[in-house]
Amino acid sequence: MINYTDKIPNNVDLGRDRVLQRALEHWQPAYLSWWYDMGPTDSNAYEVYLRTAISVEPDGWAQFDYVRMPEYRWGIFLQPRDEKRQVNFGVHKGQAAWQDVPGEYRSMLRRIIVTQGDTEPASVEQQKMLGMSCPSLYDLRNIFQVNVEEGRHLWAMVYLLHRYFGRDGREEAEALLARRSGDTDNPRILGAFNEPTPDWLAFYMFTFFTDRDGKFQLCALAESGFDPLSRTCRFMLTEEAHHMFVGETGVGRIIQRTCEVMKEHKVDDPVSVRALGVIDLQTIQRYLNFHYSVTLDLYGSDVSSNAANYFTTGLKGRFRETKLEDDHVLRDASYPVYEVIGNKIVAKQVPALTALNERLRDDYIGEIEDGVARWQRVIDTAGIPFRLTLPHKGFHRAIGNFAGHYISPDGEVLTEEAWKNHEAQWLPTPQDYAYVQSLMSGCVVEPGKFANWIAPPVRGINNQPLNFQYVRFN
Ligand code: BYC
Repeated sequence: MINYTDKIPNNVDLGRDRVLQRALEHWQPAYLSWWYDMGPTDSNAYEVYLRTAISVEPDGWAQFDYVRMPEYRWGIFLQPRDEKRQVNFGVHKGQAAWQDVPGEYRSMLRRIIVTQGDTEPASVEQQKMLGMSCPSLYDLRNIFQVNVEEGRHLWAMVYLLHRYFGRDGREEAEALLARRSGDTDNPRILGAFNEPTPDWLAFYMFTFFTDRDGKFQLCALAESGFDPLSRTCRFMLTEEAHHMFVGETGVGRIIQRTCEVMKEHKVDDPVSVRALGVIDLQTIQRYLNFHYSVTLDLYGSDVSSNAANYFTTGLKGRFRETKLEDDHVLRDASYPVYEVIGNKIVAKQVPALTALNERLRDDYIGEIEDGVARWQRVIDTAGIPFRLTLPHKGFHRAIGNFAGHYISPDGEVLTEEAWKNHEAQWLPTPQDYAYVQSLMSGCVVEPGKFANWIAPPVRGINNQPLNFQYVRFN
């Protein structure tokens, strides 16, 4: 169970280590001041029907109640330790999992934890303004739930930094509160976390596509030989699942509403669809193209010596590492990556160790394809002849082998000029953003009401009805 009487709720027996406890209690007000500054705008007095972790056991860790977000009990929760756990891959395979940081891997590990930690506050910053234009109380509550949990994920990484990395760890923890998404002088570390999330369609796309990168990266880190990182990530993953649910159902409900209106009014061209106050499927496809491609970049270069080192040293594994049937060392294995040669995309076998970013990206793409197929079913069920497609993985890439090339969504290698001529068909235009935002100019706050551009969900939160007061404004 988690001890909620402590100033910092935790299940790591924080009270036993006074120095660590004091260091974290010192960081806590800085965190809160960041929340007041960069958390959801004007929301501090709202009472939100939030889920809070009460135990890390799989059954019944969640408790629902009204909470003012600055009073949310952010804390430190690790999955229980398995005494028999081993390092399951790389050159240390078979050793007992490390309870302390191996000295020679300290800086590599710190860098992974900092990169992971940096994404969490970044996403809260990106979503800061969205509460001002919510489509319903249900959706408002969901974005706030996502935001407080991202805040908790930051706590998770900050705990590791403070507990295992001494002074540099404390400095990194402060820097995590100093960088800002999109800031020119002190931006967040990874590209996608500096992109704006200007509207709710972008938010749902982000939680579907980018939070799922979170899932795959956390799964790879949950395999880590450094046991505290593994145990932290395992608990974070239980929270991540809800974020992806919010994204998938959010986009699905927007598609559903558009299809209903198209059918009811027998229209299919985007201008007529927009005239009815819903988001045309072509715009949804362009948003999809954008969020998918910037998220693919988050996996890093196709061929990466960093990724090889992370694996060989036992710090970061593959997706479901222990379920894979091979030597878990990858001494002789190879893996295909793609390169642009002339005007062709060609496959090339490279040592599998160096292609681990690409492999994780491919695992991710498989899951994305399933989700997009579920959205397609909504369109098919409505009998509308429109196909949502995932663009080629080389489309609109800024990191890796495709960076600097102009690849069409179909995977054709184009000249810069030819690509730019089509850009407005493939990626959201300023007009698209302006239109989507014009639909979201105010908040829908009457219980049970939903904005015209989105269908209600199938069910409420925690078996509550759809017209439940998910947020109380004070
Ligand atoms: N943008 O060998 P390379 C989440 C840098 S999301 C900017 O290709 P590596 C969440 C790279 O740092 C999950 N820079 O990459 C979701 C390196 O820099 P240096 C977050 C980039 O190291 C939603 C250089 O390029 N967790 O949790 O193999 C809401 C060449 O590096 C980018 C993690 O990412 C980029 N996209 O792999 C909330 C896990 N990509 O050395 C939360 C931890 C690469 O030249 N991170 N670079 O200065 C990692 O495992 C690795 O850092 C990466 C990159 C997979 C990200």
